[in-house]
Amino acid sequence: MAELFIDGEWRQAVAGGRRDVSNPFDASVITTVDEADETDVDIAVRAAKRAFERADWSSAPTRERADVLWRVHELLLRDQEEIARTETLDTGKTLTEARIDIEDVANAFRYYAELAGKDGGRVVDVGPDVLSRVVYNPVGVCCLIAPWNYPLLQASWKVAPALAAGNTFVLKPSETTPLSTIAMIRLIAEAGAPPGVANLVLGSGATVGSAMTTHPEVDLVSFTGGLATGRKIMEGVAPGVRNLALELGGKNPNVVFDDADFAAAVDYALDAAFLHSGQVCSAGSRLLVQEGVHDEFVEALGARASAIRLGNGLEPMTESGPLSSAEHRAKVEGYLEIAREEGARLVTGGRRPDDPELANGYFLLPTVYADCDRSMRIVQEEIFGPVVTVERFRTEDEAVELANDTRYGLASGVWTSDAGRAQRVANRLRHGTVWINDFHPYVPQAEWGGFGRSGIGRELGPTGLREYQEAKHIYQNLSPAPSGWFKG
Ligand code: TXE
Repeated sequence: MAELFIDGEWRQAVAGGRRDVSNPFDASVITTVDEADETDVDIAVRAAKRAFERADWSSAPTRERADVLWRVHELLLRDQEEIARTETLDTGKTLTEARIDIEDVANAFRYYAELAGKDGGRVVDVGPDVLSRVVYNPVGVCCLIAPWNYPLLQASWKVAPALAAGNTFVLKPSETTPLSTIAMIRLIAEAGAPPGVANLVLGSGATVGSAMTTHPEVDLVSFTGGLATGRKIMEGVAPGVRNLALELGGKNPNVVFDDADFAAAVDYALDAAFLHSGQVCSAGSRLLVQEGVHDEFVEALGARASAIRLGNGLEPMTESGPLSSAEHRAKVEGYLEIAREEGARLVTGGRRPDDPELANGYFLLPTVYADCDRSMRIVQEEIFGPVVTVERFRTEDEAVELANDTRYGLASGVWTSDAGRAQRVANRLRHGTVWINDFHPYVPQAEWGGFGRSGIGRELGPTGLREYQEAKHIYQNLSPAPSGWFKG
């Protein structure tokens, strides 16, 4: 077996490195894959560079690229079940969720297949003697780095627009969840992408990731992951002054007013906080509840959270799986300790489950903390686990002030039956997405990304394509004649 894909061929790592990939449900090894190093990265980036300089992709008619994306869309739907099972094994998420993920991945390819070629740039009206056009060219070689929580989905939000725009790329999935990405790269090759256009390297962030982001032939870096890693990548990219897009997570407020539909708000508060065990960049992990319904809300939320059925993502009865790794669970458990020290009131959870069948997996009980306030670390820092904090507020102004009191700014939710208030609050919130009477939906047509330290740039939507394009102004003087500027 060989799992690196470089210049149209499946290859082994030059130094022969291998890595175990395990199932977070029971820590069993699923398979082993190649582990690249700097040499493989260099070979892959140079292959992507050569492919970019050939005319068969970056300068091909847009229709040809769109056809490849359409075929990838169809192939993803053909293999949806198999890839979803792979994603469940690798991440621990439920199969139901993984199926939706893969459908969304396919939709991202369809959306960018449709968008490719729709925008031929624009003609700027300068006057009768000038033809002035703004056109969009591909950026070049893209370095794409994806995380482990939505391995294929996050990768597709980069890969589909990068291809649509005519770039070539080197992609690295997280070292803990590479399997669905390997499957996608097979489909991109099957769909007819020329050799060197789509390249895959596997391995650790410290070695492979940093070799990619600092490689001199890379023109653009797009990264989804944690804030600390994002900072490191920015530093690495700075000397080469490359295009950079970062999606760095969030600490997302979910604001419930007294006049909200109580049952719906409780239900969605659970989805917001505990979907995929809270390992979601847009998780509604910071609940703000107005005083009139606060106590009843916390009680209902605690009761519902403690009833969430944990288990094997492949079992149909399972509602939530494990955390992604032992290290990640240890990090989340560190926050449970911090919550104790900070004096938050534990409503439910706060520990590992007792069920012996879950003992080998990286499980934690869904956890609710009440009596929280904005000064606490558990309220301000991204825990990225099944942990939600609840703060009480009195007025609309206070709700907005609290919700905006975050260094992040990815997403937020507003629950109210007052349409005017809903729009007022949404207009004042400083987050890249605001859901009103809902939580979590995204569509490929609409931009995704954050204010503040949630990142730089946007994925999805037309802006998601622009990230992978350079604007070029072509100015033609239609009636050239001596200018006479210099008189000598
Ligand atoms: O992610 P990393 P980690 C947040 C979440 C989580 C925290 C840490 O709060 O607890 O980040 O998670 C690659 N150069 N999010 O440490 O390190 C790595 O191999 C280049 C939010 O597991 O950010 C992987 O492919 N690449 C987030 C990817 O970066 C490097 C999703 C993400 O790993 C690198 C995940 C380096 N120096 C975590 N170091 C979201 N926005 O959804 C690592 N990588």
